[in-house]
This record gives sequence, structure tokens and C-alpha cells, in this order.
Amino acid sequence: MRTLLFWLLCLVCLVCTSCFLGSSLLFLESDAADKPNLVTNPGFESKSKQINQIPVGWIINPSGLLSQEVLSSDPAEFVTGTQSLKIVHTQRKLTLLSEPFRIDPWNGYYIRASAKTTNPDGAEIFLRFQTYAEDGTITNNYSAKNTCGSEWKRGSISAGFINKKATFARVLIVIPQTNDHPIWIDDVGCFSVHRFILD
Ligand SMILES: [Ca+2]
Repeated sequence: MRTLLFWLLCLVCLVCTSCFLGSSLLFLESDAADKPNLVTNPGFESKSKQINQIPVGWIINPSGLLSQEVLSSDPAEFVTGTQSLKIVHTQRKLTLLSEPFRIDPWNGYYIRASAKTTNPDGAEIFLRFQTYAEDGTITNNYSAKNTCGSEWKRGSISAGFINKKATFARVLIVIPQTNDHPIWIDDVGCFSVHRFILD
């Protein structure tokens, strides 16, 4: 009877621990300090001055928007470096996708991006962290909403318990229709901040 009680207690503890870990995963900006940023050109500093040239290290979807004047570098607004990416005059939602980078599914990742807008109603930016198996199949899709306004606002994702088939990932930033109210994006990042097993 005592043995049964012991194992029942162990089971309860295990379930509680799993629930706790699963619901309390929260990485902070301080966890990313001194860690390498896995995103190429995260501050949109490497970019031609020409309007509509996609920043180095990023692609845009749908690519048809390239024919419109929607993207530019803005040296008047930035969080890091000397410029940010300015998006304006979009008639529909668009997504910025970072270049893919290698990940380890046993690690935990902190993902961030800052945004602002002149829209008096604010703008809802969606930050996503998408992981993929070697064949390109999506294995995980983390998402967080960043409702930004006239001041720079940072949104973040704490990602862990990644599907063990995942080998690489991208950061995605989903921009709503802007019309005449620009949205600025800067200071993107993805950092490996935790290890779930002992090496
Ligand atoms: Ca910048």
C-alpha cells in the first residue's frame, strides 16, 4: 500500500512539474545578454539606400509588393544602429521572413522585435518563430502580438519544448495593412538562452 502511495505521489509531482514548466516558460531580455543573435541583419543596418530594396538577410511575402513603394530605410527612426525598416502604403498584410538559421530543439529561445507606428489607433504586429524539420516541414509555430503605438514597443516570444525533428528556424514579422500610416521595425533578435538537458 505504501509503495502504491509512493508511486501515486511521484506521478502527481511529475504532472504538476510538467504543468508548471509548460505554463511558466518566460525568457527575458536579460537572458539574451552576451548571447549571439541568430538573425542576419537584425537591425536593418545592411541595406541599400534605394527604396524598395529588401534588407539583406530578409525576404518579403507576398513578393509582388516589391513593385510598390512600401519598404525603405529610415535614419530618423531607430532603436539600434542608425536606421530602421519603414513600411508604408501597403494595401494588404505582408510578412517579413528572416533567413533561416540552425537551431537545437533541446534549447530554449528568446525572440524579439520592436515596432512603432503613427497610426492613432495603433497597429497589431505579429511576431512569429517558425521551426522546420530538415525537409522544410513546419514543426512549431510560436506567435505573439505586439500592439504598438507612437513609441517603440518590444514584443517577444519565449520558445521551448521544440519538436525534436526541428533543425532550423526563421523569425517572421507580420505587418498589417498600413495605408498612409507608416510602421517601423527594428532590433529583431533570436537568442539561444536555455538548455533543457545536460550536455
Ligand atoms: Ca537599426
